Amino acid sequence: MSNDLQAVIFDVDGTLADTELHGHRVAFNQAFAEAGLDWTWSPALYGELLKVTGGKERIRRYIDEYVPGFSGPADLDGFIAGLHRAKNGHYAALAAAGKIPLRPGVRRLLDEARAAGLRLAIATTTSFENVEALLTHALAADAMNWFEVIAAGDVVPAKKPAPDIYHHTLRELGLPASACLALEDSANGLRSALAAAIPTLVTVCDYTRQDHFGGAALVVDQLGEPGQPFSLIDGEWDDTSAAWIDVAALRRIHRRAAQSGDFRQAAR
Ligand code: XBP
Ligand code: MG
Repeated sequence: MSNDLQAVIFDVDGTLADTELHGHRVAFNQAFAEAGLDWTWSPALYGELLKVTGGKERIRRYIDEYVPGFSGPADLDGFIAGLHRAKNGHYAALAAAGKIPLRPGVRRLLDEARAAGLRLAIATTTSFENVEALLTHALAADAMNWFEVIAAGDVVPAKKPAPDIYHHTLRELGLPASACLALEDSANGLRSALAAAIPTLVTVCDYTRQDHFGGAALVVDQLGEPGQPFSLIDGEWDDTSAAWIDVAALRRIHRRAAQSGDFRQAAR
């Protein structure tokens, strides 16, 4: 088994940017209002609904749990798909307006990883269009080309926490799980990566701080930047003077996780 890190696979929502609170949630509410629905997803309610991955699946769960006796149209699937499409339109507008900035350290680490020749990929529950809206506005006009593989949304039948999206990404990269490191922000994302046997670094966000991250290679609050150091939340970290996660740190985190094998046990 190769222990050398060859590719980094990024989750999007919550990992590259805090997309949920100020992006998807706001856009869902705009779509609901536009459709004449009196549904409002508060920040707290949205935190509950995030247990369900996938926007369409989330709307369905909301209807099932919070709108008893909802007498929607006969074609409920079509109705949900329409709402979701409208939501994505609003999401793209929010991204274009610069309302969804990248998280600290993301641009820096991507620049460093590209300079170091690491291969980059994305494995996300959200759609390709949403990834494009976010990356081209928050990162760079050509940012979609920075990633060799962009595995998104409905390209696989089962969303995270199922491993399908990571299996798909590994197949496209042509790499074994042991040559990759995943970056995730949530328990669902971590479970998905671990179930594909990929060592995983977790950067929590406000919605996921209380999640359970057993099996993670390391859990930190953010990637860190010069002048904005990260804090260790869980896991062994030998360089207490390091203020941010750089490529050398990624390699060390990956090597240690691959050697310890804890992540494979957690995946079982
Ligand atoms: C993200 C999600 C997504 C987004 C919305 O999970 O669960 O559903 O909230 O995206 P992860 P869509 O970060 O683990 O990939 O509305 O496009 O599904
Ligand atoms: Mg996420």
